[in-house]
Amino acid sequence: MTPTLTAFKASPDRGRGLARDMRVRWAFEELGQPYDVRLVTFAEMKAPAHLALHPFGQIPTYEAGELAIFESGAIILHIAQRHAGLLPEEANGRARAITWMFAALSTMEPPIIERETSMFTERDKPWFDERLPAVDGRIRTRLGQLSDRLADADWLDGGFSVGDLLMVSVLQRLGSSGLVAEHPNLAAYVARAEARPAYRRAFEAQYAVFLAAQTT
Ligand code: GTB
Repeated sequence: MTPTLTAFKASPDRGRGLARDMRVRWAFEELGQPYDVRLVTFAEMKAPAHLALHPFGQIPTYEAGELAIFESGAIILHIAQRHAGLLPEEANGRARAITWMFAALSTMEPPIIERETSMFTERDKPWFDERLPAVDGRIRTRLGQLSDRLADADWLDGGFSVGDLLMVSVLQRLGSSGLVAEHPNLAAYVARAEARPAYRRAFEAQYAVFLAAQTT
């Protein structure tokens, strides 16, 4: 049975691959697994049918048979556990890869989202110019620590894993801030991941949705 993922019908990121369906698409592509996509509008995301799938009225969701789940990390962990390719077979390596998933989502991502939210919603506030350096400072601390750990390795723990997939997805959210570029090894890490054929396929698929939305 081919699983179904939900994604924005018209993503506010204008095809840059920053919405969280992108990381799930990427995982499917890495695993060589087919998937269907159901596109939803903002109004549909807040309607009862979608809220039954996702209590917070967001994308992405995942449906396969009787299973419906949400949260990009949980979806990716689920599919990585079902299909070989993104989690090491060996138990300790698998635990470490899952650790990097959590590190990406619960240690790296929160200050990055704080910055993104501030840029979207607080730019007009009189205290914005004072707040941003503080937020950037928190991000810089984490980027420095991550850079030290990665050092000159290609990936965080041996071969490319679901931990790298999520970590890169999170780092990408810093976009044009220049913060990742302060660490050449992290910039190279992101570029290495984005050069993967599976990433390119996922990116093209979400970009096609953006292009289609321009013509309708
Ligand atoms: N923790 C959840 C997960 O990882 O799945 C977070 C899901 C989430 O934030 N989904 C967002 C959503 O549905 C889309 S990805 N938002 C609609 C809503 O809450 O009403 C976040 C996102 C949105 C837009 C951009 N952008 O324009 O660049 C980037 C990322």
